[in-house]
Amino acid sequence: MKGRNMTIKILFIEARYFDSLKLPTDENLSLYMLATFLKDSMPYVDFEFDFAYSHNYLDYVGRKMYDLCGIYSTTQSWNQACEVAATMHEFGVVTIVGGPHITSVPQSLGRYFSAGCIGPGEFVLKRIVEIYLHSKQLPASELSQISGVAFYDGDEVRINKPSNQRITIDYLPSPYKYYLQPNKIRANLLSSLGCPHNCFFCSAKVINPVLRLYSAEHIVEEMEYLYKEYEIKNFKFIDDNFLASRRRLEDLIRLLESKKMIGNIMVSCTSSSKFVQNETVDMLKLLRAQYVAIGFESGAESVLERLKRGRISLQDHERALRLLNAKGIKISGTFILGAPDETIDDINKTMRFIRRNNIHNVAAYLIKPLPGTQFWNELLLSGKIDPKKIDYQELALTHYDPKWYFNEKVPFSVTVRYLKAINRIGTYRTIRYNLTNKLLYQAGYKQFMLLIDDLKRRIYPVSKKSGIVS
Ligand code: B12
Ligand code: SF4
Repeated sequence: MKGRNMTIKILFIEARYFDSLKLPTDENLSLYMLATFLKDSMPYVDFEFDFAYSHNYLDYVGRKMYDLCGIYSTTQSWNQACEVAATMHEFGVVTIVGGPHITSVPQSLGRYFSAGCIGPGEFVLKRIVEIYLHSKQLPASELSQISGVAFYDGDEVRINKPSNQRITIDYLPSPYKYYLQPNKIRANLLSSLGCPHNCFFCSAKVINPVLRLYSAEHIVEEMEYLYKEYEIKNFKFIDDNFLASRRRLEDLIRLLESKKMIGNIMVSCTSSSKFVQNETVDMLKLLRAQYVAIGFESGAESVLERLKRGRISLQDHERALRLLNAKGIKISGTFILGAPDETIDDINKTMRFIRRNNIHNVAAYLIKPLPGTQFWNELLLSGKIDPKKIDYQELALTHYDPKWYFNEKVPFSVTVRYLKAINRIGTYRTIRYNLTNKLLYQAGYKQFMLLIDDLKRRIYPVSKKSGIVS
């Protein structure tokens, strides 16, 4: 019909494995970004989007007939993603999956998925919507033309490599533009995709082979929007290395100064210790940084050498701690135990490192071979894992299982004992630094409010509401 837009209903679902439900539920920005990209780039389509999780999506499916379903899944939540796809298949809904897992292991695409998206999803999903609008299904002949797609051709999974055209990521829209209401206290933002390092155990390079930075202009535009529209003053950068580019940080400060936002906002971020230098810490102080999250991983140089592949040393860690502590910026540190070749002596070095340093939040995890990492590839080559027989949720970092322990120098039970000991230190420090701060703050705040109340009563002895003299 001429002049009338086509309508399409899409249900976006974030697959969450059981343990991750206990984590603070930060929203998944990617699904909101994808929805915004579709709306902006296909103005001739009327989109109806809903956003759900793998534990509540049936409430949505019961209420509405969807055309498409888009699932985000990490490796750990892959079982949940497959269960959702099977149910959607029964409802006759075309289901596409994207995110870290399918990007790392596209050959694991299950039968109930109509397609898997390897890497960035914006252009892939747009093309899929176009095909669907045209034929109400996703034929293999059409999917075979799209870069970055995995799909079934008969009984076989075919994998089209992602296109390597993308240079800038400034075209990616803000997740807050239409669909995501920012949390009033703090907004999560992305300043980059990828990481310049390539650690032994980490999926960063598998998921984003090159580091791509948002421009300072793009970031400030998003911050200014949230600051003006929602009065948000606290920004948390959730990407891996906010400090990776010193020049970009300088530009960011300059632009924020020109908008008169410096001094009125605060940030927190993640960075490798390598980028925590004199200049970057000075700039963090200007941004009123609340805390910097650092993956220290180990306090033993030889283990660091293997895990960080010689790119980040104990010296980097010590410098980062000294500089951040000197400026009063809190540090959140994570550690990994159980790396192959790690000895009891190494673990004790890590314990001493944690004990002697002022790290305000501490957490330790058991190393797990995430698909596509160097750790994974070594185990695959030596025949220690068989990708066809993996229960992916066992790769959750908090799941302690001897089946997934590949260190022959320290017994599994001993490593677990140390993990628990470090996490106990973590709990103690959280109470000491954060809870006491919060209580003191709240006590101070209460005191202050009582004082104001008292003053009010002296000035206005009659309560306007009740008319009773207080
Ligand atoms: C912020 C973050 C978190 C936050 C918030 C997670 C969330 N709900 O978004 C919290 C702290 C809660 C978290 C938790 C965990 N996380 Co996390 N997290 C990240 C981080 C740093 C950023 C995620 C992000 O926003 N990326 C930016 C967006 C734009 O990129 P994207 O998500 O890849 O999306 C693009 C494409 O993948 C694709 N796409 C994505 N979904 C879809 C869907 C469709 C239909 C299509 C077509 C395309 C598509 O298009 C998107 C846009 O281009 C990433 C690292 C990273 N740089 O990605 C790790 C990362 C995703 N996390 C990881 C892990 C391991 C976890 C945990 C399992 C940790 C644990 N405790 O054991 C949990 C699991 C949570 C879960 N859902 O199951 C790993 C996943 C590895 C893997 N192979 O799966 C990553 C990659 C870190 C790493 N380097 O190893 N995480
Ligand atoms: S520095 Fe952090 S994000 Fe980068 S590869 Fe290493 S562990 Fe992953």
